[in-house]
Amino acid sequence: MGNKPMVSIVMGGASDWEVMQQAAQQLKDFGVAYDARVISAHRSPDLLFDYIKEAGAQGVRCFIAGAGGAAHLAGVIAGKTTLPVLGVPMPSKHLQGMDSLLSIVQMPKGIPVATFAIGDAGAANAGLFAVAMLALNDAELAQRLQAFRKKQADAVKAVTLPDL
Ligand code: RP5
Repeated sequence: MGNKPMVSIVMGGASDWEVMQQAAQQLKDFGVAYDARVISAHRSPDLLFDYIKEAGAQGVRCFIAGAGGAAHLAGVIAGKTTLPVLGVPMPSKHLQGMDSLLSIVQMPKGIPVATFAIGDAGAANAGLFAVAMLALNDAELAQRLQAFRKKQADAVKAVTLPDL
């Protein structure tokens, strides 16, 4: 995106983008500039460390990290920055994302990672959570978030069940 990114979306592999684009889409819908890229914590650790430093210096307010399997990306990012880190567990082939979830959620005391649901819902909610954090200091964004919630509530109210 052209504007200065407020959120960094990092994922361990290109295969994660199918899920992680849900986070990007939410940010885009709310007009929040983001930077999204593939950086592996274990295949390219030096690149990751450089990126964390650079993103922090450029003023991003939080990281959204998606990874699968032995998913240490979010935890490693959290160890290198005091900015909030939102972790999204990727669905995985053999353990259906339970490996990713447990790897991300079970951070030892002292280095927190806010962990979201496995897959699409988790990625979208991480995007929405980032919007909510940014909205604390942005009244216009807060209004857009309220309108988004109202739309969902209205959709529920409008539901009618078929007669038996
Ligand atoms: C993790 O391993 C990635 O986050 C991805 O979810 C999974 C598979 O990655 P690739 O081997 O396809 O790059 O590092």
